[in-house]
Amino acid sequence: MTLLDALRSAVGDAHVLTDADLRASYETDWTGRFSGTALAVVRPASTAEVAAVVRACAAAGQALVVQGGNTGLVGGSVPAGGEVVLSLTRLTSLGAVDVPAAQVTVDAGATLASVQEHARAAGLDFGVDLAARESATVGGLTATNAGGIRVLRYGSMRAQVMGAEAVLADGSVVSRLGGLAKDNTGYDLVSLLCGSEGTLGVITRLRLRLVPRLRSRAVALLALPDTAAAVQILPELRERLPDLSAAELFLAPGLALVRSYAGLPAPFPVAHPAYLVLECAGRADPTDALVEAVAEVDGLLDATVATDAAGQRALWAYREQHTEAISAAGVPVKLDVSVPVGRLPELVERLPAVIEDACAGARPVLFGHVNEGNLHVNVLDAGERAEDVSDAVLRLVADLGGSISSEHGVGRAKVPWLGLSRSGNEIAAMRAIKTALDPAGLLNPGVLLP
Ligand code: FAD
Ligand code: 2HG
Ligand code: ZN
Repeated sequence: MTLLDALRSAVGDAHVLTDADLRASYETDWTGRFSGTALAVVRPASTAEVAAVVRACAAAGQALVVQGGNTGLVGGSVPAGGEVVLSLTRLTSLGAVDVPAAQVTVDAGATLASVQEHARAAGLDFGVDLAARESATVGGLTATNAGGIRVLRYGSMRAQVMGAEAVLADGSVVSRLGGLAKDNTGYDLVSLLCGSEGTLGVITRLRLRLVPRLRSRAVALLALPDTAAAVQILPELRERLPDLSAAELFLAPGLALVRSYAGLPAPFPVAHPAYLVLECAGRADPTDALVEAVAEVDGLLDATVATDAAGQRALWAYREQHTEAISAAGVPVKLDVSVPVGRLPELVERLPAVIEDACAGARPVLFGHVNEGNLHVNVLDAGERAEDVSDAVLRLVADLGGSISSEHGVGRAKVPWLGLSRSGNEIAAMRAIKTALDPAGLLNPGVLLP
């Protein structure tokens, strides 16, 4: 039996895509920067089918690339050339919400939006949110340890994952879905899968922590003189606003790009250098507390607060439309870095000159999650100098004591720079783990590890 025959017998003929047209959308990443030809795209519908696919590939020595919603921004979900793409998007079941435990077991291919809706229908909510919610899967979110706009309140994806089931590189299944709040019985394999970027196992199901559903929301947009002002006022806002759920930064060039892309009106009568979106969510209406806190903050240039859902969506759009607006303007150099939060203003200040030095005329668009010192550095018009721009930015970040990947992961995009954030001994330890679990290197070769 050939490998393709074995794959067809594992998942059915209709779910092994070999035709170039059918494979195409699985072969290019969301940014358009990374693409490669797949031997085939295989679409299993259960853990048993995933295991059968992995076993067939292992027997043939065939490399695999694991793919969820393909919204990743570092090229980790698409083939480099010749791999089988293992798509999880048919694994979409949602188990009954366990209200007493505030947990739910779901398939890894379920989208973030479907899990959010499912939790909300049971009077609870899910702690991670991000703009790719309609396509990103919970398996992908776990594999990248995704962050998003509510990390300030609930932490990253790792903090939501209570258990997981995964198929390892030899096709064996490990399952830890009991959802025990306390369980100290050795190495935490579930946590190891968080942020493993498809290199250690194929996540097939997840036991997720849920959070209270907070129906009352208030959103404010603050205009500020610079990033330093945003960093300076945040501790006071956190202190005064126990319901604070998000604090998101963007700057004048990003706002101009978003407005022209989405046709949005100006938020204020005049343009300002920097903007901060704040969201509070609570059981009681947080509007008064937010208005009072904003009124007492020093150094604001302007501010507006939205209490109704439409007004809140309108304010969020300025921040959430950045990624799409940037991609509509070209294929960007997409970097996602973090520095100690006190050094964020210095990073924002120094970046334009560093980028201009690496590539004259390149256009930086900077925005991010200010509470975590996480800056999204997108650079348009870098052309042939993309690698030079990445190198210059990531070296500056390392000099400031930061990380070359704050939330998107390493993928294929950041592999050459992993040594700026991880020591040789750490990389050796990671490689030892990889080799122990996937000795033939069949899962996502070329992703994460040099
Ligand atoms: P994919 O893109 O398919 O895969 C991503 C990685 O995970 C790959 O390495 C892949 O091999 C691996 N993988 C996927 N599924 C599995 C699985 N079941 N088992 C093992 N490995 C798997 N990210 C943030 O962190 N914060 C944000 O705020 C944010 N906002 C975004 C906004 C937009 C508009 C877009 C397009 C992306 C955004 N992202 C953000 C990035 C992206 O949505 C996340 O990285 C997300 O976690 C990817 O999920 P996915 O299902 O699309 O995974
Ligand atoms: C966000 O915070 C995402 O909106 C995407 O992490 C960032 O497009 C980007 O660079
Ligand atoms: Zn982000």
